[in-house]
Amino acid sequence: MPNPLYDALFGRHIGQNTPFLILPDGRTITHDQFIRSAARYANAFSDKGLTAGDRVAVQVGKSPDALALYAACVQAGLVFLPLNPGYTASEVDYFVGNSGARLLVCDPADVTELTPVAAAAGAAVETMDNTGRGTLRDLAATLPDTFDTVDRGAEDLAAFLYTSGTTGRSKGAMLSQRNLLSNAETLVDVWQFTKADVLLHALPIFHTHGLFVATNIMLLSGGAMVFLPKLDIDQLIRFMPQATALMGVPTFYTRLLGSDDFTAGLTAHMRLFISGSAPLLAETHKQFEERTGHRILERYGMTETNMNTSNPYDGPRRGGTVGTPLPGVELKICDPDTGETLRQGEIGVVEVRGPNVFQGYWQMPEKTAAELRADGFFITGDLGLIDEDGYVQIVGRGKDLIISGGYNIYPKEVEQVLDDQPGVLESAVIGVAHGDLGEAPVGVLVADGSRDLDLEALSQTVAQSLARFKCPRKLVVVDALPRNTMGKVQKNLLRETYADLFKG
Ligand code: MCA
Ligand code: AMP
Repeated sequence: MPNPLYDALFGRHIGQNTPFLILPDGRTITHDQFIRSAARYANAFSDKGLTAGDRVAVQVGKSPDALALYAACVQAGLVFLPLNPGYTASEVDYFVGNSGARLLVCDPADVTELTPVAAAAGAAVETMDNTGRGTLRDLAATLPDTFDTVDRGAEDLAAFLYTSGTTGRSKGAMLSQRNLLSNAETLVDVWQFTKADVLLHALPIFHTHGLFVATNIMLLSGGAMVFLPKLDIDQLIRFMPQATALMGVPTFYTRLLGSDDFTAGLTAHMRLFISGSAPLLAETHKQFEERTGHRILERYGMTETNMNTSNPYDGPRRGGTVGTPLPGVELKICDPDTGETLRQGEIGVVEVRGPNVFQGYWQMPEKTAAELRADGFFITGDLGLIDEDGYVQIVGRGKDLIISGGYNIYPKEVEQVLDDQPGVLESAVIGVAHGDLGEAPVGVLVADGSRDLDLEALSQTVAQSLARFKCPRKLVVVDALPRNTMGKVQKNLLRETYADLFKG
């Protein structure tokens, strides 16, 4: 039966004993082994009563089995909903409830805390640890390693990825089979990936970058991945001789440059270094070329759109730019107030349209309508311009967003938690330049005078409700927040005041 995403990424590898995942312990998982393992999980989902269109929330560590759950969902026609293992129970509560997930797969260490969370939302629970062991694998092991692929169309949903908003809670971006497949096909083509490629994969697999950009491309091209649990510079250097390409957020590149073992000789055979998810400093681009002779290829994307633009594979790769729109993607720069298209060189909001653009936010028609125009253009909230050579430059963000080491932090969400703490009158959370993470969150607090603020205790309390990466790296107390005549907090002034907080 047809299932375009399954057929293109997974089904075509049945019977192929070619390497797919090369693991740090020296083991290799072939394409065929991976597809068979995924089919067992698809049988397990079916055994649990899940049917086409049901959501499966997965909050587990990175492992080949975790990746097989993605393949299993596609094969069984289920909507894959990956979650950062760093999310707290209250964050998971929201995602499971909002998505109406029928199943939550979590780490065995979290099962006691998450069982009531899942039960409240009517979801079943299965476990998987970061080696793949758990109740789900125990069940899958008793089931066949083939599965009758569920019929799906290109417009059917394949995944939900949650992305926060400047107001309110996270929104589930609905991604169809066509969204994912069209983007993967384009990227394989423009970045010239083939089955001869070996990608160094050290990104998490619960976001667009590590899951769709990296993994879908390698599945489509038939190449292999050195599958590392997380970024570890020594391991990256150790495995580089086996690889042909690396994809990472800018922190990958600044950390590599920080190692004396990262040399031109080590990279001489490498075909491609790709960066995205956050701005790569032109300075990093330059230093990387000076050290290795390679020009990093920077591209630009979003959860809602997958990839929109890329620097060229052949042709000038310009530091400080994100290249030109990908084939099939239309991009324009618009006046934020009127939506009118601006002229070349003028700064405005980036809008994009194409087969990559998502289907809307799950059960949030108003939010969808506010960001996705009726004519199909998506309002990204990024500020940019198109230069005289047609290259796009992202110059800022119209949305109040901090990107720390490639993870998005929406200040509003952190401010709400800080404001709820006893002794806090109000707060403003800002992104401050950070040598390693690009930006890091800082909380500026105003006390209500009812008590002395114990910043250490406050940090610990905040960490109970928010994933660690969202927690302010520093808290400072001020008498009052700067406000304009309209009463709006002037975050630009706060950013200037604390610009050097992480320097030195
Ligand atoms: C970990 N921590 C962080 C971050 N990562 N804090 C702030 N920002 C971060 N990015 C915290 C942990 O909670 C922990 O806190 C402490 O730092 C050390 O954790 P560890 O895991 O050792 O950190 P790390 O290994 O040094 O990780 C940094 C990292 C990682 C390598 C930059 O965050 C990473 O792989 N980022 C990639 C994110 C990504 O894939 N983004 C793509 C989104 P504590 O000690 O307090 O417990 S997709 C996207 O944006 C679009 C579509 C696109 O264009 O790609
Ligand atoms: P997310 O929705 O988590 O996937 O984050 C998407 C956001 O990351 C975009 O809206 C941009 O603000 C930012 N982003 C991604 N790639 C780049 C890049 N190459 N340069 C600057 N910002 C980027």
